Amino acid sequence: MPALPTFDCKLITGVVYAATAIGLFKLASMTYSFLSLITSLFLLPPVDFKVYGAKKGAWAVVTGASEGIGQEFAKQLASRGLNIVLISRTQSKLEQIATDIETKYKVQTKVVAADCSKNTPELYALLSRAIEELPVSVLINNVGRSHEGPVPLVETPDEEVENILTINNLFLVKMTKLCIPVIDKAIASKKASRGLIVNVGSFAGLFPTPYLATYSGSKSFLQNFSQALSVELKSQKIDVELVLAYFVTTALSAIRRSSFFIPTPKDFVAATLRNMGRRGGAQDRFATSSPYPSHALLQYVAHNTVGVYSELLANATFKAMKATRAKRLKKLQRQKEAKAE
Ligand SMILES: NC(=O)c1ccc[n+]([C@@H]2O[C@H](COP(=O)([O-])OP(=O)(O)OC[C@H]3O[C@@H](n4cnc5c(N)ncnc54)[C@H](OP(=O)(O)O)[C@@H]3O)[C@@H](O)[C@H]2O)c1
Ligand SMILES: *[C@@H]1O[C@H](CO)[C@@H](O)[C@H](O)[C@H]1NC(C)=O
Ligand SMILES: CC(=O)N[C@H]1CO[C@H](CO)[C@@H](O)[C@@H]1O
Repeated sequence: MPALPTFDCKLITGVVYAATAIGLFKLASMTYSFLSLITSLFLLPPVDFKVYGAKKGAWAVVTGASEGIGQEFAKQLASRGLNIVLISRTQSKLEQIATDIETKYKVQTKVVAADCSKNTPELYALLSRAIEELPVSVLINNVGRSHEGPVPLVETPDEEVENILTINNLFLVKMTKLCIPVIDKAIASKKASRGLIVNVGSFAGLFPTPYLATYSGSKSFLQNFSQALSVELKSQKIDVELVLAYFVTTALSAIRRSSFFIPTPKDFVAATLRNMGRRGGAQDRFATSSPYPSHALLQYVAHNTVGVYSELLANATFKAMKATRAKRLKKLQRQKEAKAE
């Protein structure tokens, strides 16, 4: 039997060693990031909002504050001792929540009824007037719009596409721009030692989501916008954080029952504030947090296996979206028939 040429043996041994080394390195880095995930979400004490001016008379601005995740941000920041500016379209809902907050948490509130989908100078003038004299140290860019349901791009109404991009991107950028000098002033006047800008992102920006393509793209915009801005504002003592959520039980997701992977807004925001500034499940990206434990696990596993931006995952998401769309169309058809009777 002819012996294998020695150089082949050396080559094979070399490849095996290299593969083992890469494997061990990968294993070690995965173990390290998993331990960091656990530490950041469970072992470290809750973040203290004193640095952001809690109980020192500083204010937090929350957009989309009348429902869902935004309403919880308003309440839970108030419970930490921040005064709150609440923004959404509906004055009556805002006033109700503001009254509840003032009674329960003994902080001040201000409400601004405004439609964030109207990209007009009047809108930004109104918002600017409302906040410029307040020591604002925290901005929660929460307002967001998604599609009415999963839909192919060509069938998406223009109004829907424009609203999603205006609210989720253009408004968020301009609102942020407007708030930075106000936050600077609050820090200069010692109402807070640091400022905080939170952008509410979504797993739709992490996994390309067919049939919600415009929403998916609008949320992935926030990834690099938030990271770039976080570096830009570091020396100004303003922290910028993209917060990633998978499903949460709100009107936007149209999911009513909470489960292991789908928290209520209350539980989601509690985890978010507790872990503010810590990466959680977003170990692979700075200025980003995936703060809810089961979401963090999902992201960690996706990142370390198929990859969050992979075609495989996009294919799987497409299948789920097709099923959701079919169910929704059937339901709409039934409603139409019921009306006709
Ligand atoms: N729910 C989820 O599963 C999920 C998952 C990932 C990310 N997110 C993100 O979380 C954020 C909050 O979503 P949510 O689920 O809490 O939504 P939601 O329950 O539908 O609440 C949306 C809030 O925004 C306000 N709003 C809507 N359109 C507005 C407009 N044109 N101008 C001003 N205010 C407006 C609404 O109040 P009015 O009707 O009074 O204006 C309401 O207070 C969004 O950025 C969303 O993309 C949600
Ligand atoms: C995704 O689906 C398409 C069409 O069904 C297929 O051609 C492609 O190979 C799939 N990709 C992966 C990575 O599964
Ligand atoms: C275009 C681009 O630079 N995208 C980056 C945005 O941020 C994510 C997460 O940190 C990167 O993976 C992308 O490459």
